[in-house]
Amino acid sequence: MVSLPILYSFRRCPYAIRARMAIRYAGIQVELREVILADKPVSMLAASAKGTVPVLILADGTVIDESLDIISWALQKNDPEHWQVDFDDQMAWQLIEQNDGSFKQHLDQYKYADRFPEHTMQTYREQGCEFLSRLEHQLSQHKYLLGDRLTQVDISIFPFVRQFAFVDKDWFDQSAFQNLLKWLTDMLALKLFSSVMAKYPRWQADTEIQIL
Ligand SMILES: N[C@@H](CCC(=O)N[C@@H](CS)C(=O)NCC(=O)O)C(=O)O
Repeated sequence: MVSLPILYSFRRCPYAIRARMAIRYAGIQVELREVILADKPVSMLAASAKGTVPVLILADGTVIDESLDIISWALQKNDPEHWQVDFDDQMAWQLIEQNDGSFKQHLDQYKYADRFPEHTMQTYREQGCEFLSRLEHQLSQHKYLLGDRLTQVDISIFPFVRQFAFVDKDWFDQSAFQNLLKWLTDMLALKLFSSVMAKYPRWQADTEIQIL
């Protein structure tokens, strides 16, 4: 029996969502191991001591434990709709960097504002809006973030915008970010997205194999 790559994942984690989307899009089968973040499997920590998901372990033992690297790996294998972008393109890289950097920080502070009492929830939301404005500007010019077709940049950023929007969806829906709302709505409607959001039982050494 050919052993599949193993993906340690957590359903709601935005990093894991983007990795699962890329793997599924590329048509690569992996064994999905759903973890509980508060009680990570020893085998996952043995492969990647930093203890974050997603972690992908290839059949030859190679470990890829950064979601952006998992996306690149998947797209190098198969990229039927040309999602790959040239990261010499400043905009592509800057958007992802800002998303994973300051925006992710503001998102966490907005979402869990009670844990960050230095400022109000509204302040954290306003800080996050700086990035949303940038996305809105891009999307006022074309349907997707870099142009008229979807790329890995859309996939990489979407799960984070989704989280931000759903902290207070009524606010987001009536905000000035109407192109962003349309983009988010389109992304949420992708079959690819719903297909990677299926619920899997927690993985344990004796559980049945689950395939993504
Ligand atoms: N830079 C990493 C970040 C991954 C990450 O931070 N994942 C979170 C879950 S969304 C995590 O595993 N946190 C560890 C924990 O909560 O114990 C990547 O892109 O893969």
